[in-house]
Amino acid sequence: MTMKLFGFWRSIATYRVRVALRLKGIAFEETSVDLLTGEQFAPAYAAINQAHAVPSLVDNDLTLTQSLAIMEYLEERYPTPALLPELLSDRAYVRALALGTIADTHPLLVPRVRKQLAERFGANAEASEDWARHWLSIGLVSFEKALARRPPSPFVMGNEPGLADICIMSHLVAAQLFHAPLHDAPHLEALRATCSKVDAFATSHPLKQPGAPAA
Ligand SMILES: N[C@@H](CCC(=O)N[C@@H](CS)C(=O)NCC(=O)O)C(=O)O
Repeated sequence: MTMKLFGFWRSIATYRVRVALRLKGIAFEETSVDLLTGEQFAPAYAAINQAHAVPSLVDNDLTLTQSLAIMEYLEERYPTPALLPELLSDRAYVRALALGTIADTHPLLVPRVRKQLAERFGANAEASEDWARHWLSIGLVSFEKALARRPPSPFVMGNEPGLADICIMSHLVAAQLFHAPLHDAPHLEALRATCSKVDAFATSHPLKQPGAPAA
């Protein structure tokens, strides 16, 4: 049966899984869970994802959550083309880059956190966006330093795009959505240009999804 992805146009975690599915050539159907109207809390969706978050991926009788866990599942189930490198040390490097955004930055930006900022601390929309930009900028600086030390050629691990490219691109896409500027980041600029030419990345961009505002 075709895999079913529950996501939302603006969700950068969903973007990561979309790209991974497309890089591996796996057919899927996406169902939108509108995070802006609170559909993530509807009982029907809570039965799929008890954390009230997207993405969730349903593969026959298996329901998966968490973008990193989903991408690792896809990697193990469909090893070719590989998203992780062969060398153990390289895999640790790639996972560290992935967690740089999935674990360190992204959790600070999600709607439930910004809702708390507004409700408990009175942050208005501008303050909340500024908060997101702050954390995204710190992540951008850190990624640029990592890539300067080990320049992509043209992708992070060589000739083919993989998990590190997906995760760094998700950070760059979030920076775009929150208008966090790229300052003095030639390696990130180059990686973005390279990945943007790949169909799996281009077609998965939040602003290309049904429901997204016209560019
Ligand atoms: N670590 C999770 C993050 C999941 C997550 O929080 N997704 C966001 C959208 S990108 C969400 O559904 N947020 C709902 C909310 O904050 O209410 C992953 O990578 O899948």
